[in-house]
Amino acid sequence: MNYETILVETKGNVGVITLNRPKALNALNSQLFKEMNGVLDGWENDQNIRCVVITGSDKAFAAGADIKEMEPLQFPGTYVDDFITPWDRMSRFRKPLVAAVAGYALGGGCEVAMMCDIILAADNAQFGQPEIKLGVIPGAGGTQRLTRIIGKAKTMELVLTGRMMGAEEAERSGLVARIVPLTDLKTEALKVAENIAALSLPAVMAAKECVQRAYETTLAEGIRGERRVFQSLFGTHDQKEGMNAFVSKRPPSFKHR
Ligand code: DAK
Repeated sequence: MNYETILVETKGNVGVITLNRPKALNALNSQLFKEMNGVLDGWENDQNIRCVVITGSDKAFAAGADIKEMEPLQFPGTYVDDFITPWDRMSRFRKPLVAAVAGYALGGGCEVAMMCDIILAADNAQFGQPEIKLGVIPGAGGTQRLTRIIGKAKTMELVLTGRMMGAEEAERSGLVARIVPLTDLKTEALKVAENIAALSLPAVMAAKECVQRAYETTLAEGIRGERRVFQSLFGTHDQKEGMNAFVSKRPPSFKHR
């Protein structure tokens, strides 16, 4: 299938979406979300896809929401059409999402990266929430996710001044899992995704669900929830297989059931 704003590939059990609006530094517009959400809907129900990589170009992961598309918007339209809704699809995707970020990840671009589960950053990555310079504020979770991930002190500075943060600062702050040289970024992201895709899908999905819950509930509730999910995995084929393979000193053969 041909897309206007993204490139889509599958590599084994990994899906790869490359944001592809090079003339606009991958600015995120409605068409892009429509196309990306359609792909994610398909992959959500595809047993063969067990992890997804989202990436951009060497210069930009995404330089934010498309300012040219947003400029004429009025409040009644954004409210009635619920401007946020299509952005939300990614954060409801149940399989792991790996963001491979090179260059600019600004505004909505930074927010999209934060909707992913693991961010790998190239050494040239620049993260920021510059919306304040446009007379608005982050609108797709930036004030909330960034605060939970890197804390109030740095979030306030980034959101109130709009300054960018380089890869090293982002790693120090806990926003990115790892920095890799730009030339290795896509290979490394694929390696991470392939490792995850080789594991038991129910266990991987359960792990993602439980870590996500840590952001949304109390410690006691989170631990109770984790225990139930842990116990439920003893109902899977893959738990028997994984443990038997260990005991028998052989590699496991997961059925993802
Ligand atoms: N939107 C549209 N076009 C963009 C763009 C953007 N965000 N960023 C760059 N471009 C376009 C430029 O207009 C230029 O196009 P032409 O002029 O050639 O036609 C082309 O990409 C190359 O950009 P530059 O010439 O500016 O390139 P430089 O290397 O000089 O500068 C830059 C790179 C990233 C520093 C600069 O382009 C820049 O500052 N871009 C804007 C960054 C920004 O402010 N991002 C935040 C956007 S606001 C919401 C949810 C989310 C959001 C809003 C609402 N709801 C659901 C309610 C999110 C908002 C945002 O993300």
